Amino acid sequence: MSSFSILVLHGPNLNLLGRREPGIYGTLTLAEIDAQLATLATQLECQLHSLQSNHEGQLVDAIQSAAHQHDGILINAAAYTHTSVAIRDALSAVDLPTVEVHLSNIYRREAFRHHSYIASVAIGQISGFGAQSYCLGLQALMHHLQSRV
Ligand code: CA2
Repeated sequence: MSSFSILVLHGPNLNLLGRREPGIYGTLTLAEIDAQLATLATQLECQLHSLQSNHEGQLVDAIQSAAHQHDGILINAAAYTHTSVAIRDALSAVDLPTVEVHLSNIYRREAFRHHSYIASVAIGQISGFGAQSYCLGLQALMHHLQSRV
């Protein structure tokens, strides 16, 4: 059994998934996405700890706390992707392998979504595959962690 522990972070407004804007973000709720990830985590033999917050500081606190508790971070920082130097700096400081995910393809949307502060501190980014982006991101993160040891 792998001992890898992954922190899954969901940023602001993702708690509304499944109830608003299904054309952009799909019909699954965040709880359903977390359930899909949990099923995959069982197959991949890793532990998941999931947190959604609408508050930038709470996400920064969670990233800082991850340093000695988790082996990697899977993050959809939502709108903070495009604005938050604080989240970027926290990810850089903890220096854990991080995969950035987005439900929508941020490069096919408004220009203000084309820049990510997270991308330069992540090992990679997956964008545009709906809820599947999270599963692809977890697979990529676990592949990275397992190939390091
Ligand atoms: O595509 C993604 O996953 C995003 O990270 C989602 C963010 C957006 O600001 C990013 O540019 C791309 C928005 C999340 C808001 O989620 C909602 C869900 C349902 C209804 C309204 C918003």
